[in-house]
Amino acid sequence: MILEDYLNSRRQLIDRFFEEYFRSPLIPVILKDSVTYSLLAGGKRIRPILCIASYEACGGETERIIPYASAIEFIHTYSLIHDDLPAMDDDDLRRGRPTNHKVFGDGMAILAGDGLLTEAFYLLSLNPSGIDPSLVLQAINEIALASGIKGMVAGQAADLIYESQESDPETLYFIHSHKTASLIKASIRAGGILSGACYDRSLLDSLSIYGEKIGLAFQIIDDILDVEGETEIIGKPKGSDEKKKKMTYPRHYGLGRSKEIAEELVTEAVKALSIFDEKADPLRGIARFLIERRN
Ligand code: GRG
Repeated sequence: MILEDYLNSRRQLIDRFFEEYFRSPLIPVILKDSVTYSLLAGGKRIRPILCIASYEACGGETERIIPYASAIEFIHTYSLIHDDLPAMDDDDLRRGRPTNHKVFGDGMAILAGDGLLTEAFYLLSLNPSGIDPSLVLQAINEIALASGIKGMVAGQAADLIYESQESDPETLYFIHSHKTASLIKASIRAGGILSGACYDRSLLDSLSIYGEKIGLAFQIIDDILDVEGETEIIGKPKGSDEKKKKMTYPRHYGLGRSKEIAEELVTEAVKALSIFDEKADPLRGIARFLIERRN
């Protein structure tokens, strides 16, 4: 398997789904423009791809999972739009273009985010591929928990509250594991659950460990890219964490140790997949890709 081909093919399936989904004439034009401006602006699609890869690792057929995986990207895109608002991180650049509120105004950006979040759960509950409803309900439950006030929103709140404060390892871990790792882990677990693998607890437990580890590594690499990356490549302003005195791994542990921690996490993540056969090779490859990524 060539990972680049795998990532491209799954990204294409997701992007095709989005184009089809937003053909609906029912959405007011400006709102649709605002939603699709951010959603179709590129992005690595790593959360939906992880959901697809874990579904496939558990024996599922790719096409069936695409709508559910795409709904997770709706949630991620909402979080980026709101994260960039003046009341949050106040950023001007995202995915290499002006942020949503810079183009459509704060009100429309808030609504685009709200709309995407709500639509995600509408789409999941539609159960487009006719998966066993009890599995869909369990996946919705996990995705909601991971995105909400005990998950991503809690991490974002802590990220705001602890800006400019002296960093400590517990708070730093709380922020990263909630703000970022929580939705990444839920994407992976959702793939396993929707495949029916939840009836085999050891498979789902392995996916959970894998998700926790790569989720944390992903945010550590994000912190490192904010220091070492190039604005044109990362698609958002370099150095913004330092400017806002965010609690980050490089600030607390230094760049060298942060890279080691990320590397260790990826090794542990891949080890957690040892009970899976070669169908989990994309998950193994993605773990390495995340650590080597430049954007
Ligand atoms: C509830 C008002 C309100 C706001 C919520 C929860 C939230 C705002 C924001 C989530 C926090 C957040 C944006 C975390 C950062 C996670 C992260 C590393 C984002 C970048 O993800 P990539 O690299 O981006 O996957 P692409 O563009 O590739 O999709």
